[in-house]
Amino acid sequence: NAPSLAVVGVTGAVGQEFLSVLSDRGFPYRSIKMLASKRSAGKHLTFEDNDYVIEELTADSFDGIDIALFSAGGSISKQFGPIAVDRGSIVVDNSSAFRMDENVPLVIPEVNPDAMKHIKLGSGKGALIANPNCSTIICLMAATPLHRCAKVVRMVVSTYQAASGAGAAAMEELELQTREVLEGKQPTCKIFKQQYAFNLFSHNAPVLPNGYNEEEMKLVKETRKIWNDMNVKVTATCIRVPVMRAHAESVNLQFENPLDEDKARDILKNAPGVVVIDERPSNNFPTPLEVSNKDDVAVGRIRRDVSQDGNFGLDIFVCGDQIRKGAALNAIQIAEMLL
Ligand code: 11C
Repeated sequence: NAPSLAVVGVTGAVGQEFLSVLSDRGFPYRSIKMLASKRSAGKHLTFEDNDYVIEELTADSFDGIDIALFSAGGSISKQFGPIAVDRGSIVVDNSSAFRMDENVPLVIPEVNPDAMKHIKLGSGKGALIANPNCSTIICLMAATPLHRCAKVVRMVVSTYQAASGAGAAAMEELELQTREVLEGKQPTCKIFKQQYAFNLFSHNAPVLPNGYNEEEMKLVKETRKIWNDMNVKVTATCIRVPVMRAHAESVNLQFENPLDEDKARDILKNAPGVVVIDERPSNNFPTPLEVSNKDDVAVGRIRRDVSQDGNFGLDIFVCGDQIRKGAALNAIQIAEMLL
C-alpha cells in the first residue's frame, strides 16, 4: 500500500525539486497533497500529468498523511511539524528547526541510516526526521568514507556556496544583478544587502557572539551529531559565491590513522553517491556547473596535506548540487528508507 504524501512549501525551490526527484525516482504514492502559504493557495500545478490545486497549509492538512516533506523555513516547521507528528505523519524536515534536537535523527542515508531505524511507516506513530544542512551533507558525503577508514580527528571546511541555498528569490536576484551590471545599471539588492553578481561575501546567516556565522556552526554541530562523535574538531568559513545551484567546499582532513592519497581515491571511487573527478594532467576537477542537476557529489584535488607529517592529512575539493543532494534528494532518500 503506497503512502499518502504531503509537500509543504511546494512553490519554493526545494519544494519544486521534491516533485522532480519523486518523479525521477518513481517514488510510489497513493495521493499527494500540495501545500503552501495562503498566497499560493488556489493556484494550479501539474505533476506527473495530473492537475493539483495548491492548498493552504493549516493544522488540518495532515489528516491521513503518511509522509510529509517539509521545506518552508524553520518557523513553519516549528509550528506545523509537531502538529503533523500528532496526526501520525512522519515528517522529513529540510529546515534547521529540529536538527539538534536529541530525539530527532539527523540523517544522510549513505552515512548514518541506522539513526532512523526505530521509525516505522505504518505504525500509526508520527515522527520527525531532520535533513542536515546542505553544506554538511555535501561535505560528509566525501569525508565519511575516509573517516570510516582512518578516523577524522580534525576537519577544516571552506565553502563556496550557491545562490540556491538562500532560495529561489536569491537565484532570481543573481540573474537580475548580472544583467544589470552588464548593462551598466545599479544592481538591485533585495535579498542580499550587497552586490552579489561579480562578487562574493561572507555567508548571510547571522553572525554569533563567537564570530562564526550560523552556517559555519551548523557544519561543526551537525558533523558531530551525524558521526556520533562529540570529539571531532571542526572549523568552517562559509562564503556565498555567484553560482546558481551547486555548492563547492574545500575540506582539509586530519586523521588518527594514516591514509595515503591513492587509497583515499580508491575509497572515494567506491563510495555510494560520490564520483571522483581528479585529473591532474588536464587540471580537470569538480565544478559547480558539472554537478548541477546531478545526484552525485563530485570529489577531486585529492592530495596529501604537506603541512602534516606522514599520511595523516588530506585535502579534497567537493562539489554537490545544493537543491538536489543538499536538500530534496537527501530528504526523498530518507523517505525511501521508510518504504
Ligand atoms: C545556504 N545552507 O546554502 C544554506 C541555507 O539550515 O537549511 C539553508 C539553511 C538550512 O545558504
